[in-house]
Amino acid sequence: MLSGVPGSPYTRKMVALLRYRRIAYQLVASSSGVPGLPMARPHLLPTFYLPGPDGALQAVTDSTPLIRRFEAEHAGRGVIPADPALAFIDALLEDFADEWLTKAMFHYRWHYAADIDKAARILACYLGAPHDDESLARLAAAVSQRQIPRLRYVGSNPTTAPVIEAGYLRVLGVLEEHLRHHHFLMGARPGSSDFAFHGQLTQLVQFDPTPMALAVAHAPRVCAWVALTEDLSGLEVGEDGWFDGGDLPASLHALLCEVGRLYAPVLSANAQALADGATQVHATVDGQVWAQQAFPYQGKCLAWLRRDHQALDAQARTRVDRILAGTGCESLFTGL
Ligand SMILES: N[C@@H](CCC(=O)N[C@@H](CS)C(=O)NCC(=O)O)C(=O)O
Repeated sequence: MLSGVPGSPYTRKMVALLRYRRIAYQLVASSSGVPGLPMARPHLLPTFYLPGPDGALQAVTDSTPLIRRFEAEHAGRGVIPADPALAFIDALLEDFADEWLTKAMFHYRWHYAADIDKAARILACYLGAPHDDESLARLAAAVSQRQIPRLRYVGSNPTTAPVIEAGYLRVLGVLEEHLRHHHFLMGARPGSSDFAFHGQLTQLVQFDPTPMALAVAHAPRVCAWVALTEDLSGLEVGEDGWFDGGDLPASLHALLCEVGRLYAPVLSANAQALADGATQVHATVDGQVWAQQAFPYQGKCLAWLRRDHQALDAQARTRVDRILAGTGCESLFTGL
């Protein structure tokens, strides 16, 4: 069982994953957990309720480790590529979607008036009981008043807005090019990164009017892919559906270049700020100034990626380093 709402990109990531993996689930539409079951601390969407060591249900969050847990607990239709080098690239792209693309998602939702208006009114309707117009208007105001100040957590501010928006358009362009030739980021079958992109893009290309209009104008294949990836329960996949890690398409290299351009400098500067005990992160992203408050969770993301890079055997690590060479991502894993 899990609880979450359609406006939560990570809920959409996980529901699409469960459907593809044919793992039976019950989704409770709620942003405040399930009555009678424990609350997650911190409370995040989605929250899964899974048996702990004593068999009692525990509240568990964080989609990335949950995907790995389900991989160990449910056989077949896995989303972690068999080749460890490709699995590492998949994890890096998953992290980029979860942690960078969400900046674009949250920025567009709470920056422009048309997007704020739509999100406030519709997200308010997700909050349970039916409401009359007056209480819905009150709730909508409360939702936007809660969310708009949280733009600072993702680093959306007047300095970074142009970088986020230019980055979103380029990422759309690269995905569109990839989908000219391929079904998924990881080949003929989806990897964990496909579900991470899907989750964020359900909001960007299907809900919030400003980024949706950009996607409709520039990336029709991406729009269709997001809709199709919602329910892949009927897709039959073969063991050999993954890309050859030694021969990745140019479009995947281009996507990794966006990770290196947009995300790697923020991850490095954030880790440095955390190590220095600084509250502010300053970086240069895409040749422009980036300033945001330090984010401890992304410090952990980088530590996990570095741990996974270290854990690769020498041969796989050499192949990963060859793939990342020239993308800007290699700086995250060198000189440690
Ligand atoms: N790293 C987590 C992130 C989950 C997350 O940030 N969820 C958002 C909603 S999409 C959330 O719950 N934010 C706190 C809130 O809304 O109170 C994951 O991958 O599941």
